[in-house]
Amino acid sequence: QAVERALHGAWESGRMELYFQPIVAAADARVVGFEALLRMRDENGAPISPTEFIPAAERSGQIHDIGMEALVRAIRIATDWPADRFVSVNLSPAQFRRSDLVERVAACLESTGFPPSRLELEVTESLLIGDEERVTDHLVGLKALGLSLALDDFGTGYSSLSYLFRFSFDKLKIDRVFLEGYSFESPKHAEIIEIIGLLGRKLGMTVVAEGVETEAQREMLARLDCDQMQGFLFGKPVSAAEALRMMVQAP
Ligand code: G
Ligand code: G
Ligand code: MN
Ligand code: NA
Repeated sequence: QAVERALHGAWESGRMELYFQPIVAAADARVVGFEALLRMRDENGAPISPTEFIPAAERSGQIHDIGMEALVRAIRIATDWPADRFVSVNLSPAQFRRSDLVERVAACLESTGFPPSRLELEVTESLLIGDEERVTDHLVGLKALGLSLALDDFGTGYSSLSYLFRFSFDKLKIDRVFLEGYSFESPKHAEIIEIIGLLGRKLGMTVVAEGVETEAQREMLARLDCDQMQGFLFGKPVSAAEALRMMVQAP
């Protein structure tokens, strides 16, 4: 209840804003794009975690407007970036329940003139549970707009791998649980990540490792040949101004 109330007017009052976490090329650690991540504070200025306010917004239906506002704002911010950097925006499974999702995303691209090739949308694999026809239709419709689709948090859902038959994603983001607790003494992590990476590549997807925090993890991933990496080792989510500064300093 309190969270739902805090969501009202959160953008307008500046209590809701987007942060940006760098995604780097595995080969040379160059920043190739950023993932936009929502941040919110309550009326007293105290931070509320997205793991709290996103489920609340999903329950109340506010997620549709919040999600579209996040998309428009992320695109406007990315308009100021060098043309070879992408922006990645998360879509909630709840947003797929509305029949006008694709139209709204299309309108957003149209009104901003942003090249769809620089936009990536992330969805979690739980989206595909139940295999609703509408979900696949939306995915096909989004793809037809010319943007990229990323399968987020890969490996953590309860869905089976069979959903990979149903839709071709452009990118696979290996969930950070597979890196947690990695050390040279635990080859199991590397073996699981290697197999997921091979699977993604076989299916023509760009493979991204999430949650890279240590040099040891980075070295292991470099040997495994993943395409991109994301995690605190390369950068935490930062403000739009800070993200722009990163790109200007290291073009
Ligand atoms: O940024 P952080 O790790 O705290 O995010 C926690 C969760 O909230 C993650 O699962 C992330 O995907 C989700 N999240 C962050 N920003 C957005 C957003 O704009 N839309 C949706 N649907 N989820 C988001
Ligand atoms: O579910 P999704 O992958 O969108 O979640 C992104 C979330 O992961 C963000 O909230 C971000 O803060 C968090 N995150 C990003 N990199 C790292 C990392 O290296 N370690 C940890 N623990 N969390 C991370
Ligand atoms: Mn994500
Ligand atoms: Na993820």
